Amino acid sequence: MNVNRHGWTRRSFLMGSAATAAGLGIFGATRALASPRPLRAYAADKGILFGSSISGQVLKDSLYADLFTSQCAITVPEGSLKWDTLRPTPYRYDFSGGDWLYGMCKSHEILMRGHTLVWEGALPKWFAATANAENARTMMLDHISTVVRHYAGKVPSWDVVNEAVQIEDGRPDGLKITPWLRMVGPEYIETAFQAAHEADPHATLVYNENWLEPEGAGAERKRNAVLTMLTRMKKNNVPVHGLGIQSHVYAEMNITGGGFKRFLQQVSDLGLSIMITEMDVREKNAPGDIAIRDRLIASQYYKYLSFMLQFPAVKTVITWGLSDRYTWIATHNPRLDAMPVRPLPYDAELRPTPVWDAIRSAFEETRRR
Ligand code: 9MR
Repeated sequence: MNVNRHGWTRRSFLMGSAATAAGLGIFGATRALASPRPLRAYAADKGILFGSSISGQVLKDSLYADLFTSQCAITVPEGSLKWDTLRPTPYRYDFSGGDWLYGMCKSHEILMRGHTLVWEGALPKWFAATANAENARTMMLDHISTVVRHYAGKVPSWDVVNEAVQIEDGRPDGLKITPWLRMVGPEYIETAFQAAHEADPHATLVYNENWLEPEGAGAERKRNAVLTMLTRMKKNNVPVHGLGIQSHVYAEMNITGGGFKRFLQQVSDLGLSIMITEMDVREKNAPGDIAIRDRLIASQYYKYLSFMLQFPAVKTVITWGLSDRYTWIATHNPRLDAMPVRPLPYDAELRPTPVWDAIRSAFEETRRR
């Protein structure tokens, strides 16, 4: 099967047309298939960077690699820059995976962001037995300094701290009780940003968080805790430059509620940039029928992106994967009926889905940055 530089095949064109004839709704496959331009170009028209996450492993799939390099202007490694990959032992750093990805991205003029320097997830097996209240701060600082210096001038932005707020943990400041919090103290967040800035004064430093969109009291408390933290950091001249909104959302959610809108305005008013860092859309209750599901998922993409792109601070849109062939949702959050999940702009056969058109429409309709 031959794939042209936009990732479309003769076969997929025919199948896409058939799907449209069957009625895929406003985000049918026709426009994607008829378009000679990749999503990165529609985003660039408006001063926006579009891309998707990547791993070295999936790039071995050459058809996928063609699609990825044609569609994306920016990427972020899904695993290569996490502690469990970079730190095989307490004393050794292994940059081979990250360097390989960086080289590949550079040769295709794709920017590579960094994810993530401080997180409780993806810690290596040796961590729990090795880290303690005496050495954890030094270990964190050594990690940040070594990794950020290694990529200084190459990686333009870092998720310095990831998912640090969890209201359910019951602390008044809303911070999640993680090994970092327990061993370094709540100031670990500000310390991490300072260290990253020292290691690369030109990098854009981002606080990355999930589940900020929902309505209701719990989400409102989470937004308030994040906002209070970011406000304090700005006041104290801590070098934080952006908020990453992961955007792992469900098709059934109302993601355009007043609380979330107010929050985005308040974050913008702090002078921070806002990045959509890990977008995908799941559906919980939709029937298996693919046309129905695609319509739901695509219209949620359209709604979400149109809403987010009203804010000029949003200049980066990254999906967590590009094709349903490789998505964490398939393994971490599969459908109960075991039908394949369809959360991304290309399906498992690398055919554009209605999501592709939804993203393009949102880019076409937004103002230029
Ligand atoms: O998609 C990633 C999955 O492959 C990894 O096993 C997992 C643990 O490293 O992390 C997943 O990515 C997460 C990201 O790093 C932070 N936000 C939530 C993402 C999905 O779980």
